[in-house]
Amino acid sequence: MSTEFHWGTATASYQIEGAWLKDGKGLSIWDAFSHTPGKIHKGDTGDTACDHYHLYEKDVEMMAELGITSYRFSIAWSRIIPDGKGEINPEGIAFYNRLIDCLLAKGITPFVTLYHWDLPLTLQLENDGWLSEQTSEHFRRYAKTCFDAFGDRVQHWITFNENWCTAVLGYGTGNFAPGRKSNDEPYIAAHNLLLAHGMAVQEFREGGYPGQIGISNNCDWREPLTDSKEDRNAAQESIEFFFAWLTDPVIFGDYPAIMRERLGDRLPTFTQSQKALLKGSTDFIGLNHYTTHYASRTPSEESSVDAKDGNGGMSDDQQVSLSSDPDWQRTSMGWYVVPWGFRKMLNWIHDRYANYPIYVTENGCSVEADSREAAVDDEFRANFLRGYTDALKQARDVDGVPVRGYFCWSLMDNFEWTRGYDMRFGIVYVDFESMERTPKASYHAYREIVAADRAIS
Ligand code: GBH
Repeated sequence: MSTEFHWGTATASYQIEGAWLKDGKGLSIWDAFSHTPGKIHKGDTGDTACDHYHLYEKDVEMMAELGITSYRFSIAWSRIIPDGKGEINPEGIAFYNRLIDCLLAKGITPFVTLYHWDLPLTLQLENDGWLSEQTSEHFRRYAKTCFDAFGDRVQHWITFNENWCTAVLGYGTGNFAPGRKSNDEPYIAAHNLLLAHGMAVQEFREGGYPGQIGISNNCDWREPLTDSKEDRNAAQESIEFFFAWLTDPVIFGDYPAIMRERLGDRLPTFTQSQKALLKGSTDFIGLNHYTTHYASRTPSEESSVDAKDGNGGMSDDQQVSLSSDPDWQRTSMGWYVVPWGFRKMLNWIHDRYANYPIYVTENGCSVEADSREAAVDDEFRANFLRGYTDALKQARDVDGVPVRGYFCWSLMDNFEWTRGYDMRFGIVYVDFESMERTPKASYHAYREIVAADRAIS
């Protein structure tokens, strides 16, 4: 391979850092949400999480020993600008400087996500968060602050993580912060998130910062349940509602036609200048991929998945019904393990967007375990990673899809949002009492996967 392939692990600020009130950090909507009784399993919060804020050197050391080339992490906006819009907090900048310098000293390339869901709480209280374009303007300034502070050393930027989750789970089902429930707000929130992306990329490009900037969107694969035209259309449209909704605008400058057709005025419209701002506003496509479902136009007998779950409550808009194969293995989140769906997903992206470089910015699984001994013996996860990275290599080497990186979610067990600490996604076990880290079998398996591919590339 001529271009370097990035093999890495991924994390996110709220899920690992802890230190929620340390060194001038402001509150985020996840601080408020997790402290609201009833929102999170067992009342868990990210107050301490993995205490990565204090233990980052140890964590970077584990990555160096893993032999990865790259690490994807996110910056907590409320550490950099505590109220999201006012004073800059030098201690917040200093923390990420320490982390970035430590990574570079070990030869690990940082991939930095600017927004992984932890909006400064003040912007929620004053502007209703992503329902207002004001928030997008504040994001523009926050992004520029990060480019100025870290752009001399960071050359891979991701504006947003999974706007689908922010919009649908944050403003549709209300499962995630800020916890709003609505049929229309997801489309408004997504609109302002996309504009914020466009503004940040404009700052980046006009500022002449070196490197690449892109966005990470999540998408589960949708396989037509039957070969009928209806089911093939259902699967295609379902992916358009899931992925193209948030990716077409940053590449083509507008939403997919099927969404306009179904939603009419419920889907906001971009002005001509906003279209121009968004069109071509990404250097690469980030994909977070976890699972696969069958899609059909009409509910099938064997529907074992509540279509409303997988579609985030948007199944009426999509007119799609989801189901699964009883033979598919499931993770402890209940997500199906279907590596061939990953290969098809990568090909779908390549077909729709032509030659955009693709980074798989997340892929991984949770495995149930009630003791450290059981948790570190995670052959299930090792097999998951072998299966999914094999599928990626098929897409890359056989199908010719320009995949440039793979980041395993996650480096270590962490705060799994509404599921708290019970869902463990790490290749490293974390004891949340002692904060001790123990590599799992999958850590060693992943090291072998990475070493084998780096040897031939
Ligand atoms: C990611 O989101 C997040 O970026 C990360 O922070 C998180 O820790 C990680 O994944 C693990 O959850 O209910 O069967 O229909 C995951 C996005 C969207 C993937 C919904 C699974 C639904 C599966 N998820 N999708 S199902």
